[in-house]
Amino acid sequence: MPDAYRKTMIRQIAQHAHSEIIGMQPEGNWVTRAPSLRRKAILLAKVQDEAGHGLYLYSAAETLGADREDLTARLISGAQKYSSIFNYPTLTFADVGVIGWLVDGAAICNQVPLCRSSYGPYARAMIRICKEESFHQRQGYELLMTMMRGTPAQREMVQDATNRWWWPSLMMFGPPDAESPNTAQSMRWRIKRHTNDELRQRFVDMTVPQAAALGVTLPDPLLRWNDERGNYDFGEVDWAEFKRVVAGNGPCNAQRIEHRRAAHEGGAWVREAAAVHAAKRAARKEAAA
Ligand code: FAQ
Repeated sequence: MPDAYRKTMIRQIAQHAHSEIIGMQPEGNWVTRAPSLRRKAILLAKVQDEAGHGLYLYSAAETLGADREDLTARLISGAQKYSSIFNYPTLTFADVGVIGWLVDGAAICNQVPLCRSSYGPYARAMIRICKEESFHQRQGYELLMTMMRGTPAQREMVQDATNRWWWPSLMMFGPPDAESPNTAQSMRWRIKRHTNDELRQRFVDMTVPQAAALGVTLPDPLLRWNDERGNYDFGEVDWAEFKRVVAGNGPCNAQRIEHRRAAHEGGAWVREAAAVHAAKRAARKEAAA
């Protein structure tokens, strides 16, 4: 395996794993305040699925020689990235629905082609992740449909959450192709099967009819069907904001990393105990053999 391929693969898989783990925080914020037992059970299950996705992905990175402890240290020190989307706050329960609809929707759009990615352990992890994320997307949409059938205040919450999450969701696909340093090589290696702009367009085309069925307006006055192209035209993403958030200066970057650091330190005794237990079992097995 060429060293540059291995490096790129570790970078992408690690960023993806970190995104899943940090991505537990915005929704986790609502676990204790979910409006019913049913909604709480659904939300807990979704957040646990995200932990599972992180674990499959860290395992895939380990097959390339990466060290799990080292990856976590790089996340906490800021040496490795995670998706910009998880640096925005979740202000109301409608955000939980909109994250399912738009954020999981964008994640699926980006990740279904990765099921055919050239690195087998990553591609195979992605198959299961995509199945679970499709379920997450539907639970989000179902929650929003319920709220849209509710009171005017609930409908307003859905519209407000849509306004806040739409543009950050488009940023999830990465910088425009002309400014994406990794796309050309990753396409040649068949790590990526489509460019950032192609997938962003696919997501917009897929989401516009869903917004109409829901009865919300997407916050883009330039959004309209283009008959010639056979796609929706849409406005320019605020790339200055994207760069700010990726550089660590989004609304919640510091809080997310601090929370992850505290959880990692707080869990040190569990890791130590598990390692001692595993060593004891191995010694007992050896003595019995
Ligand atoms: N945020 O040259 P490109 C989820 C970085 S999982 C932060 O275009 P590439 C599930 C990029 O890494 C969401 N950084 O890079 C969930 C690169 O960094 P470098 C995560 C970004 O790799 C749902 C630099 O900018 N998904 O949502 C972002 O070819 C709900 C230049 O960019 C994945 O990771 C960004 N948005 O394409 C969980 C999918 N965009 O070189 C909880 C796998 C770009 O400085 C709740 N990854 N960067 O280290 C990919 O498909 C690709 O890595 C892209 C970026 C498309 C993200």
